[in-house]
Amino acid sequence: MVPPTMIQTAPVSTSFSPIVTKDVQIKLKSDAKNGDVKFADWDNFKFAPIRESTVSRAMTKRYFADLDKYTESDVVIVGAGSAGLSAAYILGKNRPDLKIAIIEASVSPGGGCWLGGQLFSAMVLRKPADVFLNEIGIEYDDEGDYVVVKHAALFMSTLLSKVLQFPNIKLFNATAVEDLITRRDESTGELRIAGVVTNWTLVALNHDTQSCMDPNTINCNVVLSTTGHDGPFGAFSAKRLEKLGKAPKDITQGFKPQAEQQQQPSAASADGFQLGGMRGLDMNKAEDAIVKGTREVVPGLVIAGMELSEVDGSNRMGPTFGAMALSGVKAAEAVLNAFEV
Ligand code: 48N
Repeated sequence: MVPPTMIQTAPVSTSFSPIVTKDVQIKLKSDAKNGDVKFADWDNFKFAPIRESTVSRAMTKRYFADLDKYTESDVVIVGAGSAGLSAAYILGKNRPDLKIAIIEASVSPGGGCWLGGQLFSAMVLRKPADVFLNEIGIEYDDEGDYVVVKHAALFMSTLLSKVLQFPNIKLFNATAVEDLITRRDESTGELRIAGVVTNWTLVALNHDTQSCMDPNTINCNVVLSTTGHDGPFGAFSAKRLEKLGKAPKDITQGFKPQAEQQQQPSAASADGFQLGGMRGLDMNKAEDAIVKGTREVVPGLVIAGMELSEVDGSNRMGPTFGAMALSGVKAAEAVLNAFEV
């Protein structure tokens, strides 16, 4: 076993065959036909040589540099679904100076937005959400009061590619938020959210199989939670709030769904914070309620997208995504207004 200090940092010389001819021309377009299509001289093709440890170092030094950089973030977005990524896009566009970490439990970001509804491909957005599609440059069929993107994956892959290109945004996928970091103002009793507690998702899902597998942390100024309404961690922060000590009484301030939508909140927890619980499907009520209700629910914590339906007891909207995009826009506004300079 080579003691750590002796691990060679310089690249180890390799006894590979002579330097490969890296000048094998690879074309990506050909006008040839009838069996004459040929993009390269594959018989002489060979990649440049590499050592496995070089690949490992290329990945790990970047990942751990990012972990170090984003352990103090300005904004943390929990959940890379349509609402969280729409908010990330608006934040990245408006505030290139802010460090924004997106924590996504799945290996594949995108949440429920890779398909329209019941696994159909096309995706419906009611106007005026077409303004967001125009912004990120996605074509759609204009059907009057609504538009249709030919495949939800076209929307999600385009949005993802735009968000990931912002130099001040880092996506940590396959990583779950397991808890919230809280600060309590001892004089006012006000609870402020000051960051998130994270762990590899596979660890978070296996806490019952091992002794304590402690988490990591990210401190930040504002958390935006967009963890959706289903899945292994659905409505994560909303449910966590129900368990936190002494949620502030003003937690019920802000938009409340129309009176008839209000349902008796779930049994009040000891500290008085009550979840509304998502209600039955009503597209017209749901989409307005989610966009209008997107807000800072607890100081330092903005909730948007379908997770908000669990907080406010608003309806679900089913297979229409305009509210997700515009809730993300409103969430970016709420995050910037909640930002404590
Ligand atoms: O797509 P979702 O689930 O959430 P939203 O709110 O962005 O979009 C919801 C939308 O897809 C609908 O549900 C549609 C409109 N249907 C409505 C209806 O009536 O049925 O994305 C949430 C993301 C997912 O990718 C999860 O993996 C992730 O959040 N997530 C987490 N990531 C990190 N840590 C967690 N604790 C966590 N919990 C969920």
